[in-house]
Amino acid sequence: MTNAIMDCTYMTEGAVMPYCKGCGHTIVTKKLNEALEKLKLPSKDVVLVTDIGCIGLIDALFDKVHTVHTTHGRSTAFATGIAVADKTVADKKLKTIVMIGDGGSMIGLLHIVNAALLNTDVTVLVANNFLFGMTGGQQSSFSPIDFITQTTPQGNIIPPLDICSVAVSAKAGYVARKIASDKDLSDAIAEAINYDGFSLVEVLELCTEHATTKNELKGTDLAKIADVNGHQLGLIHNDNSRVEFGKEYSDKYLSQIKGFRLSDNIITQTDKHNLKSQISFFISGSAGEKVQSAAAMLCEAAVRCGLFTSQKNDNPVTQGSGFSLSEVIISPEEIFFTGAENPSVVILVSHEGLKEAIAQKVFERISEDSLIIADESLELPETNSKVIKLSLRKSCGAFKAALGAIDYYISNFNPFPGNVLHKIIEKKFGNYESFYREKFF
Ligand SMILES: Cc1ncc(C[n+]2csc(CCOP(=O)(O)OP(=O)(O)O)c2C)c(N)n1
Ligand code: SF4
Ligand SMILES: [Mg+2]
Repeated sequence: MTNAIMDCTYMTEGAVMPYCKGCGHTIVTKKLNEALEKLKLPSKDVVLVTDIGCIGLIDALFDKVHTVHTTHGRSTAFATGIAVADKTVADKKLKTIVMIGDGGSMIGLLHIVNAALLNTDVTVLVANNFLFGMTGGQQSSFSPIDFITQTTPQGNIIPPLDICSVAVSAKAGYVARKIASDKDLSDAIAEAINYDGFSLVEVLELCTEHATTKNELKGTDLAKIADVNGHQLGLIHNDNSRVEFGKEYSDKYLSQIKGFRLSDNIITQTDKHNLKSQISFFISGSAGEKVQSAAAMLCEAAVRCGLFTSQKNDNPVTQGSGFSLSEVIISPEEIFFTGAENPSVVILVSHEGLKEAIAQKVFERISEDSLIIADESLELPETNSKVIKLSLRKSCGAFKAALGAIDYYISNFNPFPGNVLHKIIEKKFGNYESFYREKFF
C-alpha cells in the first residue's frame, strides 16, 4: 500500500506522507488541503507557516503554496509578522496559516495569545495529539488527566490546557475544537481560514507511535477525552465584531501620521545593473562604526538597480563592543541562501573586524578569485586572494570606512552604476564631494 497523495490541488504531486501509520497528522494534512480546495484560494496567496515537531513536516507536502518552516513554538510569531506586513504594506491578499502541535503551542503560547489579541489575519491549526510526538512521546501541557506518556508513566496528574478558552479570552474571533475524524473538519478549517482576523482550530488526534501504545485508545475515544477534561467540542466562538489588525492599524494609525506615504518607504528601481552573476560580500569592522548601515546602503543601491539582495548581520550580543559584520549578496537571480559562504569580496576595516574574519575562518573559505579590500593598518594572514590595501580609516574616518570601501569597490568594478550609491550617500551625509576627508581613489 502506498501513502502517496494524488490529484491534490495545493499539495506536492506524488507526495508521500511522512507520518507513522495511523497518525492523526495525516488526516489533518488532507483536511487542510480539502479546505484550501473548497476556498479556491490562488496558491500564491496562501502561506503555510510550520512549527517544529512531526506536524512541522507538513510544509514539504505543500509545494504549491508559500511555506516557511520556523522554530519551535514561534511559528505564530512568524505568521503574525507575515500577515501584518501583508495587510499594512503589501497586497493584503495573503491567507496565513500556522500548523503547530500541542508541544509547540505550549512552548509558544504567548505568540498565539498575542496574535489573537492583535486579531491579525492568521489561522492557527493546533494538531493536538496530547504529547511531544517527534521527541519520543513526552507529556505536554495538553496531555489529559491519567494520560500515560514517556514522562508520566503512572499517568498524568496535571490538567490539560484548554487552548480554545485561552484563545477566546484573548478575544479571538473564530475558535473551534474538532476531532480529526469529524466529517466537517475541512469545513471548519475553511471557515477559519476565511475568517478576516485571528482564528484557531484545535484538532484532537492520536499519535499512533506513542499515545496508543501506552494508553488504551482509539479514535472514537477522543470525544470522551474532551468531555472528561471539560473541553467543549465544535464551534466555540464566531464573532465578526473586531476589525482585523492590519486594517485597523492602517486606518487609525498609518493614515494619521502627517505626511506619511507608504510609497516613500518602498525602494523602487531607478537604474540598471551590469551584473552577470552574484557577488557575495563579507564586510567586517567594529561595533558602532556603521558597518551594517553601510551594508544596508549597498543593498539599497543594488535594489535601485534591479538586483536581488540579502543582508545577514552578525555582532556580539553586547551590540556596542567587539566586531560588527554583514554578509551581503547582490545578484541578478533570486537568492536562496543568504550567507556569504565563499565571499567574492572581503572588506576589513578594523582590527576587530579582521579578528572576527579569522575566527569565522573566512581566509580558509576564500579563493584566489576573491578580492580583499582592507584598511592599510591591518596585517592580514597569508592568502592567495588579491589584496587591495587602502587608507580607509584615515581618508573616510572610522564611521565611514566600511562605506568608503564599498564605494571604492562599486566605483572600480561597476556591478551597477556608482552614482546610484552616491545618491544614497548624499541623502544620508549631504554632498558626496565632502563625504571623504581626502579622496583615496
Ligand atoms: C526550542 C526548542 N525546544 C525543544 C525542541 C525539541 N523538540 C523538537 S520536536 C518537540 C516536540 C514537538 O511536539 P509537538 O509540537 O506536539 O509536535 P508533534 O511532534 O507531536 O507533532 C520538541 C520539544 C526544539 N526543537 N526546539
Ligand atoms: S511519532 Fe506520533 S506524531 Fe510523529 S509521525 Fe509518528 S504517530 Fe505521528
Ligand atoms: Mg504533539
